Amino acid sequence: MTNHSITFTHALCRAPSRSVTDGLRAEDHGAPDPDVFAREHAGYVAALRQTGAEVTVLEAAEAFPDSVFIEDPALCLKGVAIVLRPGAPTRRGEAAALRPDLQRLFPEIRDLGPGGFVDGGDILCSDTEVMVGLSARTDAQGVAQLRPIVEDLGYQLRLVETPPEILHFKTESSLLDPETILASPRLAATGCFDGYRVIETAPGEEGAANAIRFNAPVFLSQGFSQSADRLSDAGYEVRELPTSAAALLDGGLSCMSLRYSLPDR
Ligand code: CIR
Repeated sequence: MTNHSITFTHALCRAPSRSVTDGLRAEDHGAPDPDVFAREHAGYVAALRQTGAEVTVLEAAEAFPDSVFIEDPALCLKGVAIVLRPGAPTRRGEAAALRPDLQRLFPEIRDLGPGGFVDGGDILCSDTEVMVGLSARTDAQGVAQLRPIVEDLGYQLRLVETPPEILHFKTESSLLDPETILASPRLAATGCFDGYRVIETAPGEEGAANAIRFNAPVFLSQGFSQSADRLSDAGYEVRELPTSAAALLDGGLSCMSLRYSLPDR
């Protein structure tokens, strides 16, 4: 299996709750409008489906304002769902809430051993490597629990640092193809992507880096035209999507889905 870090048969999303207005944010620029969030989310789901993938959308979970960011409580690799432990206290219950759905959808589930925290937003996977950024949400104890699971699945784990001013490692990085990463200049400057080709986002467009390569297209948040041009010039098929509501909660395109492939059943 090659290119399994960019080609997917499936995605799992969760509809935004009305309680999304209470979602976490580092700086308050106003609460997102739940109707705008729902509209942008529906556009996102439709765009993923247009690539040919089967997309499951779970019911909104009102008890968890940030649960639309479904990438954080789990990691999907080679048909296995790994249940993570989100670092933010208000998000800890999201993993248990999601587990039954993962059990229904995946042939195999694994759980982290006890201790520590890992958010999916801090994990960037290529075909061979799982890069994990230590952050305010992901700690060394959590990574120690994750390491044997990903190594058992045939990946190497690369431990890196998420700079303190960045929420999650993937807030400012994404995989464009198995050898190429899109990243903000400040994250790339840490040297964490040694061995990969790096395309940097344009000045002032750090938010463009929370992109996803999902089958043929690279999905990019709207409003980052210079970075979009850089990707088009490099030969990528770029599709821009509105993410104004998610951005108010420090979220972007990668946070709103778990992307995975299942063998034919
Ligand atoms: C949080 O602070 O947890 C949410 N408001 C945003 C989560 C974004 N998720 C991600 O980058 N994977």
